[in-house]
Amino acid sequence: MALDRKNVPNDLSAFWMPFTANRQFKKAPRLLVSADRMTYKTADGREILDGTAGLWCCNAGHNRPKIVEAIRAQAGELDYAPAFQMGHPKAFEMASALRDMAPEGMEHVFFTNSGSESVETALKIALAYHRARGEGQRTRLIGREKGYHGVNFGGISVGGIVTNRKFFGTLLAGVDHLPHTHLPEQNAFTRGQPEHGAYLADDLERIVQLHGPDTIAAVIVEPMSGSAGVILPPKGYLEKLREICTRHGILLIFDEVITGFGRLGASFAVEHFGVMPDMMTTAKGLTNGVIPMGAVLTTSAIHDAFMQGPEHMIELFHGYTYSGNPIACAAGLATLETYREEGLFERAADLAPYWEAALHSLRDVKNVIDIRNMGLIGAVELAPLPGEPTKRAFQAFLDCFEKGILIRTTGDTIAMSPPLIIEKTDIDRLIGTLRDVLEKLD
Ligand code: PXG
Repeated sequence: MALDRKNVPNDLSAFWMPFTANRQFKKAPRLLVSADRMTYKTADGREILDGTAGLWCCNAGHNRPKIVEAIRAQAGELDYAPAFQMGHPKAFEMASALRDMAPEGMEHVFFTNSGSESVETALKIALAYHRARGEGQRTRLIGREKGYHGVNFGGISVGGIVTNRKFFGTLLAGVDHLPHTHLPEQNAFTRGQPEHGAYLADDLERIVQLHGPDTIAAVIVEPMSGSAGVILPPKGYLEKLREICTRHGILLIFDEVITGFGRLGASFAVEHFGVMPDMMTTAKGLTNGVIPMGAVLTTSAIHDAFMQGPEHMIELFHGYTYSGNPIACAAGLATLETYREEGLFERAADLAPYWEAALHSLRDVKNVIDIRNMGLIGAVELAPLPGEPTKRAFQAFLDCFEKGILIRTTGDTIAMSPPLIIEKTDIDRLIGTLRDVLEKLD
């Protein structure tokens, strides 16, 4: 197809791209110029099947009419309203709609603009909550190895991905990490939740006893780690974390930025696993990835602890210029409606067995050392090239893109998380293409 010149920029130098090998990219740019449902189009007119829902966020697929129309209409009606000491109807509607979709007991919603900001917000609420209740000595935060909680300072402090931490100084003080739950020797090629590893939650008890229970504010984990390469919680693990936190008055925060909005075949991981945290962080699928927005959900117990003192006083000294932005709220409302009307979470649950079987059909492929899956999420882990970690998977990503499918890689793991509107024929193409690519790789 002829090159669409208007879509090809003539200078790539100014834009310092996030989490990208800038020099490699700019030598051979991969530019997406339009998208519809399951398909991206590139600047040179090729169609690419979206195997990742953008960056795990376009759960309803692309160019969804209801969302597009809501954004257009909102921009013409109320473009912006001050977020502090003022309000607008859609923010309240959006908070109610999210509460109604969330697990029972999550009663209040604090808006942010990204997953990273949701994490910072939840950590700050945890600290301020204890202080409001006269337990201001609870300042310690506990995360987990391999955890990803965005890229701001709180998030990388509790996070456990080495490269996201080591370049950035000493981070927050008073943070400990639980061990990760990736146990390939025992759990490789498990379908769904692995059997082994619930005992790893006991390390929380050790950390608690080391510092004293009354020094610890919160534990934050992804109920299922996405960025580290789809690491599932072993059976019984989340239940144990919950039990230990409850016993010691520690808040449990589930970071549902990836697992929220149908990814696991339920509205949230909380529903899927049946374990209830005290706070949930969300973003991404909240607006189908179309407009930046995040939200923290809390129980009434947390919210109500702040609602004391003189009524004219601000209760929580925290918020963003764009908290509850009108256009984001309009996009969010239309997104939640789209999920509901099209039954997309149930659809994901229905497709999950087909997805699982397709993924695990790659078990016999060269260099594949593990496959992990749950809901509509999956990972294929490759043996690293000797002395050149990440290179083999990145080559697979490049080759897949050439062959018309979009996957993600993290380390030597290939991760896929397609829009929940995916058809079985798309799954066949995605997995078939990946098989072809992997079989030809060194
Ligand atoms: N928490 C979790 C669990 C996440 O997965 C964030 C927080 C941060 O969200 P923002 O909106 O600030 O990016 C995330 C984001 C990948 C990938 O391919 C994962 C994320 C973002 C981009 C790429 O693994 N997760």
